[in-house]
Amino acid sequence: MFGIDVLSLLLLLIAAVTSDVTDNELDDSCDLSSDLLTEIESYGPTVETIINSVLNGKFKGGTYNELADFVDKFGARLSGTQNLEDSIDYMLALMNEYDLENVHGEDVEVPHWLRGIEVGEMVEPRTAEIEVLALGSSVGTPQEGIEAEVLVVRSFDELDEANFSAAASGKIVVYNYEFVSYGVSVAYRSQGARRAARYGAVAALVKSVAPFSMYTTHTGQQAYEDNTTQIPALAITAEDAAMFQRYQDRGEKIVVKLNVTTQILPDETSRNSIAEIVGSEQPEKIVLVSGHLDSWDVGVGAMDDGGGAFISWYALAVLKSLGLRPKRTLRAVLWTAEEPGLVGAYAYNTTHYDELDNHTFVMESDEGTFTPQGLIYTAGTRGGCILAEIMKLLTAINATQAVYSSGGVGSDISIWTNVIPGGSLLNANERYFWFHHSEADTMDVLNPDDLDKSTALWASVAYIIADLSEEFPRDFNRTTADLTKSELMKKVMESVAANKIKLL
Ligand SMILES: *[C@@H]1O[C@H](CO)[C@@H](O)[C@H](O)[C@H]1NC(C)=O
Ligand SMILES: *[C@@H]1O[C@H](CO)[C@@H](O)[C@H](O)[C@H]1NC(C)=O
Ligand SMILES: *[C@@H]1O[C@H](CO)[C@@H](O)[C@H](O)[C@H]1NC(C)=O
Ligand SMILES: *[C@@H]1O[C@H](CO)[C@@H](O)[C@H](O)[C@H]1NC(C)=O
Ligand SMILES: *[C@@H]1O[C@H](CO)[C@@H](O)[C@H](O)[C@H]1NC(C)=O
Ligand SMILES: *[C@@H]1O[C@H](CO)[C@@H](O)[C@H](O)[C@H]1NC(C)=O
Ligand SMILES: CC(=O)N[C@H]1CO[C@H](CO)[C@@H](O)[C@@H]1O
Ligand SMILES: [Zn+2]
Repeated sequence: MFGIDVLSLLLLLIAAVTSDVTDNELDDSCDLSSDLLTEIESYGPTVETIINSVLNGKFKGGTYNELADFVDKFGARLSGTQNLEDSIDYMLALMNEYDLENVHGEDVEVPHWLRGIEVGEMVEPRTAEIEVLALGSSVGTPQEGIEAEVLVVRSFDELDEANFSAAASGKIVVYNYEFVSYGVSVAYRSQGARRAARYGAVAALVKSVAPFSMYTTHTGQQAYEDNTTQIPALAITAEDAAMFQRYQDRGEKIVVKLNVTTQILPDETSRNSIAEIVGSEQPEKIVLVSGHLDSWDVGVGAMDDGGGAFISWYALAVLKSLGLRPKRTLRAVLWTAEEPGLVGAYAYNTTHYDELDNHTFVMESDEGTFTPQGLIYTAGTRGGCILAEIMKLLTAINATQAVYSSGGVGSDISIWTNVIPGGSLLNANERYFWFHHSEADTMDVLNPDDLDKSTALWASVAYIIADLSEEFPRDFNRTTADLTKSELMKKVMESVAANKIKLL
């Protein structure tokens, strides 16, 4: 499956909501029984043990060191490449080495798109090199390249104005939109090429989707539509987008030459990597912790999503080593091919569909592993009350927040979090999109202490939910039947805009 843009994903999310959707304003007066409160509080010493062993004991620095070994060995891990498969083999061996259980890969057919050469050059009004970075699934230029005049638009609305759309034919359209948030502005990346193609444009240059730039280009998935010509879709820097705008506003003619090759090869078989600690009393019930192992081909995917994948399996490694086996099964999933469109998650949905009813809570960290602050979750009122109590146990690492998200959480797991309660790592990730999908996504973004805290939080929360005598409630507070489609759409869009759901 190739390319999921914001709109299609929203539609899928809506399709996925078969039972319940929440409209939960967490009540101040949670009425959990004193037995339950006492039980949750009784995990305090366990959480202390976990935190001590990860922050000061034998696991100190372990998440960072294992991740550094991994990204230094494999670098980027693009969907469809042999390198990604080699990195999966390595992870399966490593998780076995740490004594995790039922370690195995599960096959997933994934897209194989490859970048080639990328040359951008401005020839009018002056000569200069322009950094270009093809977006995932983009076609290349014809062999003779493309040389065309540039038309800059500030928004889709501007492109759709009669005189702009009339002027777009035969031009290279530059999108110089104002960055609002990743969730909102990513539409220019995912839809920019096809919407310019509707008016006969020959290529689209999209300002990189990031709040900050040091002449950085950021890639990411884009998608074509069936009824328009597939034109090259390339990211440019914010600096160049602004420069093109200034030229155009002065009435200066801009001409750009592009020479880009990309290749779409046949799909390949990849794997979701799975490891467990089998539950002692209800092994069929599952608490899932996850991150994705694949990355874009620029940078080394240390932040996106090496950090999230590594706190997930390492949390299980810590628990196993401490002899902490919960009543329900803890399952770590390292998703494959998240970047081209949550491909690994959709495959898991198919192969584990019968079992999804027995997934009591799903977790994914894919928005950074900076200083953790708590958990951002989707659940009903009672679930929210339970999480708030659990998070109180994380005072020692100052990560006690339980923040409710009405439209879902995570990236891969977002296809389920309107039907299965779920949580994502709340962390001080204000700079996440500075590095995201760029050459700057390296180990330097990460910090060993933050990773230790993230692992400790992840292990504590997953363990308690998997071990509590009460199964985590699926009591979403309001049913879909109560929500109109547009209300639901609005909620999902709010989550997307607030970066609570990360669309690829
Ligand atoms: C595009 O780049 C390729 C590879 O460097 C080169 O062979 C080809 O001549 C270039 N095409 C143009 C039009 O510059
Ligand atoms: C379209 O018209 C507006 C004024 O109505 C003008 O500011 C703008 O430059 C025009 N755009 C193009 C591409 O001609
Ligand atoms: C192509 O299809 C899209 C909807 O998928 C529509 O909005 C657009 O106008 C169509 N373009 C053409 C050129 O027919
Ligand atoms: C998961 O799989 C089921 C059964 O095949 C399907 O009905 C459902 O739409 C899938 N969910 C998603 C999000 O694709
Ligand atoms: C789900 O859990 C129920 C009750 O524990 C069990 O009977 C059932 O077999 C489980 N289903 C799957 C597919 O594991
Ligand atoms: C604890 O975390 C909050 C944000 O969640 C932050 O504002 C505060 O400064 C932190 N306190 C300490 C002592 O680090
Ligand atoms: C069905 C249900 O759980 N309804 C609850 C939704 O949340 C409000 C307040 O948050 C409660 O008062 C309802 O009982
Ligand atoms: Zn990611």
